[in-house]
Amino acid sequence: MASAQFPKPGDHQFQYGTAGFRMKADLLDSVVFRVGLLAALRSRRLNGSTIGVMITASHNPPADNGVKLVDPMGEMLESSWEKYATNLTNASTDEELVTTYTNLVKETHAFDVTPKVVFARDTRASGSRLVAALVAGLEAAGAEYQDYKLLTTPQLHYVTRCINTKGSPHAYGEATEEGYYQKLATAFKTASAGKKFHGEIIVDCANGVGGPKLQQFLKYLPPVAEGGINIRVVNDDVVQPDRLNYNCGADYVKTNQRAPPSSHAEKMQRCCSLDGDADRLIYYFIDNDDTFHLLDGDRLSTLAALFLSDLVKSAGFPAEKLRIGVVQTAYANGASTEYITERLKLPVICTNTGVKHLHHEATKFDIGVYFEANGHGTVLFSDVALKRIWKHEPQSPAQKIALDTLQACTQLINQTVGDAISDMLFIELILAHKGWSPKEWDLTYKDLPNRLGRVEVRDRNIFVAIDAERKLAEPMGMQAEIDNLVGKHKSGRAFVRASGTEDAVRVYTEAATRSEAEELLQKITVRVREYGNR
Ligand code: G16
Repeated sequence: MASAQFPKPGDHQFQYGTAGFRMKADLLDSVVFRVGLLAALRSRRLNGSTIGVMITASHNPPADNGVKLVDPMGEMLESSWEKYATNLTNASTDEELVTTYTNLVKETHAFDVTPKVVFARDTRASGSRLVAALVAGLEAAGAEYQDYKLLTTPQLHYVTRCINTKGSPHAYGEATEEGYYQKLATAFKTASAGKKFHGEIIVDCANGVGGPKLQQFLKYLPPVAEGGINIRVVNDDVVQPDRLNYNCGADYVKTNQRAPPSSHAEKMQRCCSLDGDADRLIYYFIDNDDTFHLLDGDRLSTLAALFLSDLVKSAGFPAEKLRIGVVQTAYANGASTEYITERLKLPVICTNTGVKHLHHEATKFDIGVYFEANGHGTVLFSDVALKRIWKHEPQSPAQKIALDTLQACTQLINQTVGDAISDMLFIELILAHKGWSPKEWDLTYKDLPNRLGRVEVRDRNIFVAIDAERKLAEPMGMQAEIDNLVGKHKSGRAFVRASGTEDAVRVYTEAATRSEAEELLQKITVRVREYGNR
C-alpha cells in the first residue's frame, strides 16, 4: 500500500490551521501524502475541476514547511472541507486511512471522474522531498497532475484559476508563469502610462521564492532609462536555505518594527519587504531624523480604498453602483479603522485572522478591499462590478482616463489571493498617480502605537478567542484580567489569540504612547505565560 511509505509519526495530532498544515518539515511526509489524496477527492467532488496544492511555510523559519489546498477559482479550500483534511491526516494506521478515505468518498458524493491537480513549492530544502510524498498520494488516488516546480503562492493560485476558467467568459489568463508576468506587466504599463515614478524602490524578498520570481518579472517591464519603475531587489539568496526569512522579510519588519539589518537604505528611501512565499507586503522608510516609519497592511488597505474611491467617482460612477467596503481583523490599528469610516466614509467589517475569512467577507461588496495588518491581502471586484466597469461609457476625456486606469487595475490586482508582487505594483502605481512619497502616504493618519508579542506556552489551544478574536472565552477569568489592564491605559486595546501557523500565542496591544503599549504587552504576556503553563 502506497501510504505505508509515509507512516503517520507517533501520536502527533494534525490540524488544518490558519493557512493549511504547517510545522517542522520532518513531521509532514504523511500529511502531504494524504493531502494528495484529499486534493484528488476535492477535484472529484467538483466534477474534475483542477485543484491546487502549495507546499510552503511562508513566513515560518527554514526548518518548517507546510501544505495548503487551493480551490478552483484560486480561493483557499472551502472551510467545510478542513475537517476532512484533519480527519485524513490523523488516521493512525493504513487500514484506518483506507476506511476514512472510503467513507469520505461517500460522504462528499465524489463523482467518478479523473481528478486533476496542479502543485508548486517554495524554495525550502524540504520542498522536493515533500513533493515526492504528494505525487505518491496523487498517484494512489489516480489523479492527473502537473508540477509547476518553484512558484510564489499567489502564482499557484493564479494558475489554478486560469486553468479552471479557460475558454469561459471569466477566463483569467494564460495558465503559465509567463502568462502571469505578461498579464500584470501589460496592466501595469497601461495604468501607469504618462506617470512618473519617484526614485528607486528597494524590495527585500526575504531570501524566498519571491526573489527569483521578481527578478524574472522585471524583464517584462519597461527599462528604467525609458521611464520604467526602478526596482532594486535585495535579500534574494535562495541558494543558502538558512537565510530564508532570517532577519528580513515582511514578518520580521512588521513584528520588530524595524528595517532588516541588511537593508542599507538611505534616509527617506522607499522600501518594502515580501515574505517567504511572496503573499505579504510591508512598506517602510527611515526619515531624516532616523525614525522608522512602518506602512503595514492597514496602510495598503487605506491607500487602496482612497485611490479606488476617487477613481470610481472620477470615472463617473454613482456611489451606489460600485459599493466599496474594507475588511480588517482585530490587528488593524484603531486609527486606520477610524480613517476609513470617518474620512473615507466607507464601511468596515472585522473578521477572524486568516485571509480565507477576509476574502469571504470582501466578496459581499462590489469592490472589497481586504488586508491583514501583516500585509496579506488584495482587492476583489465582483462580477457585477467588473461588468459595470468594462461596459461603462465615459462622458468626458477625464472620465475616460479614470476609467482606463480602473479597468487596468482589475487586471493588475491578483484577485485570487493576496499577492505581494501584484500589490507592490498597485501601490507603486497609486503613489505615482498621486505624486506621493511614502511620507505623504504616512501623513494620511497617525497610527496608535502598538506592539505584537509571541509567547510560547505548554498548550496554546487553551486560549479560545471569540468576537472576531477580540476577546477570550477561555481560559475562564483571563478576559476580565485583560480588560482590567487595558482600562488603565489611554486609548488602550489588547487581545490574545492562539496562532494558527506557529506553536505560540499572539498578544497585540495598542495605547496612546509606545511605552504604554509596551507596558501593556509585558503585563499581558506574564498573564499568558501563567495561564498557558498551568
Ligand atoms: C498566514 C495566513 C495569514 C495569517 C498569518 C498568521 O500567513 O495566511 O492570513 O495572518 O498566517 O496567522 P497566525 O497568527 O494564525 O499564525 P502566511 O503569510 O504565513 O501564509
